[in-house]
Amino acid sequence: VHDLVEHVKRKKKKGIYQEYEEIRKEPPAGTFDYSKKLANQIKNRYSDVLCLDQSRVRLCKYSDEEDETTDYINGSFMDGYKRTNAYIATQGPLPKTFGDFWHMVWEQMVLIIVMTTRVVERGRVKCGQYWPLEAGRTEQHGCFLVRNAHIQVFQDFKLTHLELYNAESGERRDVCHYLYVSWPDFGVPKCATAMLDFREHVLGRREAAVQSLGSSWTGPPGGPPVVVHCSAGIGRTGTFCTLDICLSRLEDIGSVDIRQTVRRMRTQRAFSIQTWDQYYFCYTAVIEYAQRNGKLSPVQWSDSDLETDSE
Ligand code: PTR
Ligand code: PTR
Repeated sequence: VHDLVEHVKRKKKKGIYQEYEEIRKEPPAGTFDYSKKLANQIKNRYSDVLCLDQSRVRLCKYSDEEDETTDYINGSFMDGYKRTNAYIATQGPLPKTFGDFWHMVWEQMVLIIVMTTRVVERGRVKCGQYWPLEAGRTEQHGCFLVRNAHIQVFQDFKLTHLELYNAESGERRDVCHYLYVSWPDFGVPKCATAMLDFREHVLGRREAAVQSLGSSWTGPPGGPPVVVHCSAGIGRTGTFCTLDICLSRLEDIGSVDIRQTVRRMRTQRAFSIQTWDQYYFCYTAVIEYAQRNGKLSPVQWSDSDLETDSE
């Protein structure tokens, strides 16, 4: 079986490469007007990674102010598998947007944050330290107090239990912060095992968090969005979400469609999945998942996948 999978991988590699190149050539699916406004430019970590107007997350607290640019944050709603707004894909917060970030978390009732970059990589700052690093510490961001209640350390990730206090309303909420530490600075993990375990853990927590909300949640079924971010919020974030969507679909109906998943994701968060390695990783991770879960029948790749394979 293993040889067979290796064979499939080699044979398809070229087709997958072409498939990704085609996706990359497609023009963005909308405008970036809000990201480009003068007052908002300083809120973007990278001047070339902007968010589409159609799917951007608006900060409600500012919505009745006259200046409509103030409701801006570089974050986009993205659908999941059979779930509207399952994720908010966003950039690694900048010191000047920490307050906005926590506002977004509060307003969207986010209970799970998934971070797939480290704060510093190869001597370069990839993301601001927007939550208190040490257990027991509390920091203030805008009108929010963020307290690090405790930290659980796993081999490839850290789970920090945060308490978020809204000083304006006096309410309190628990938020889980996942920090995945094993994604190599450049490129992709060698095998998907650690990433698949990580996803399982996040899913378990999400389930528990949604249950805890009970009837107080009135949004789409499935609960509030999970915030996913890396540095720019497109490369590793897009890869993680693509994998999550594809595996949910595989579990549900036994097939995956990586190409359509990424194309659709790009209409909500432009430039999702940044490199061909990341795209290819989605394929190998799906195969690994199927093998490990003892799926006897081969993965059904949808028609739209791999049709460019010419071998
Ligand atoms: N885009 C960079 C360049 O054009 O040089 C290369 C680059 C790619 C930098 C990915 C960072 C990247 O992401 P990260 O290190 O956050 O994974
Ligand atoms: N201008 C940046 C660059 O090209 O280096 C944009 C960028 C940075 C794009 C990081 C992607 C990056 O990766 P990720 O989305 O995984 O943080």
